[in-house]
Amino acid sequence: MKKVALITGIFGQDGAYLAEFLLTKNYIVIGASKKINNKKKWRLKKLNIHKKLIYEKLDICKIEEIKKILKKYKINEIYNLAAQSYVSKSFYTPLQTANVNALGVIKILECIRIINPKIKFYQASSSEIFGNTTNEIKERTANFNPQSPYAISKLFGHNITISYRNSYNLFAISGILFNHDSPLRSSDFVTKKIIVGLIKIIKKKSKSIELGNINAKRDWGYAREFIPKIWKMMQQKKPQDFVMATGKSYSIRDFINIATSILKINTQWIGKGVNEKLINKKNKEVIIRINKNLFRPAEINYSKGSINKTSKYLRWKPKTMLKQLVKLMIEDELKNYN
Ligand code: GDR
Repeated sequence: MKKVALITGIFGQDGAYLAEFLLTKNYIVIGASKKINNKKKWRLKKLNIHKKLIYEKLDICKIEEIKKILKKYKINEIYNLAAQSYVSKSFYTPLQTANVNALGVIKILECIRIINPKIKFYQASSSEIFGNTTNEIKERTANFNPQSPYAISKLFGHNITISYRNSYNLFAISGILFNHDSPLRSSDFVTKKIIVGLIKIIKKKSKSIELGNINAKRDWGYAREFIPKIWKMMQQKKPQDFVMATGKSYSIRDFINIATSILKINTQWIGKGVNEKLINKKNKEVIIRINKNLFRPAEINYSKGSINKTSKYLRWKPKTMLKQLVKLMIEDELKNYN
């Protein structure tokens, strides 16, 4: 008998890679999203799996809609990837963010508890719940210091998942993922924004990119590599939470320097603070400038994960480090122009 998985947030980066992976494991995959339309299927089309899924319209803020799907299918595993996933946006949409990222989670858990407590549940938790990780790298699921409405809502989702696990004996777990990017990233996130921007400059379709805080550091992994481990977390005997990260941290500035070097743009940083600029040495044109409106009201300046526990239980060792990630994102983006 084939296993049945429900993925909420099917049209996002992780939804697409997870669907791809579960299909290789012979699952029946139900892809759910608030809105279903062809345009939203671009990632699934890129992976050539768009015709292999069952689509269901589902708003996780509406408990009746969740109940309907749980009664319609014999679901074995739910992967809750639906979220308002933009940290910066959460500062101006805090209510919507909390509604989806916090209350949406409890609604799914309630439906599982009432309708079928045997369903396994994965909550897409985020390293944002730790806040700044300083040099003391985080692995144990403690010392939370969320900085944004996004992070606070994700911490609620994280804690309520643990609470349902402990109170009702559900197989409910959180995967605390540090930044994980890929060619399937939306260009609202900084990695893709930089790559798309630099390539547009080379192709003379744009003159410059504006960025916010380029000194913040992130632990960036390759999303496609993280996904099989999410499934592995769900196959453990005992339900528990895991961190996914690479264990290395780089600044946005480092990311830019790696990208310009791969693209063979000879550059130089000049100026300081918000007046800092990246110049193309060949033609002296400014290719990156700082826009103080793109700074967040509260920022995480340092983020780095520890993966000892994950390595031990899930046999996790990151293969794709930042340089390779930038390279593969660039190669994919260049294909759009050839
Ligand atoms: P993040 O990712 O907030 O870490 O959340 P994002 O790529 O948005 O920001 C990373 C860092 O880059 C700085 N930055 C900019 N960011 C954006 N988006 N646009 C800019 O122009 C810009 N300039 C500088 C940011 O200030 C920040 O420091 C991601 C998301 O995937 C979350 O959903 C997930 O939970 C976490 O990673 C782990």
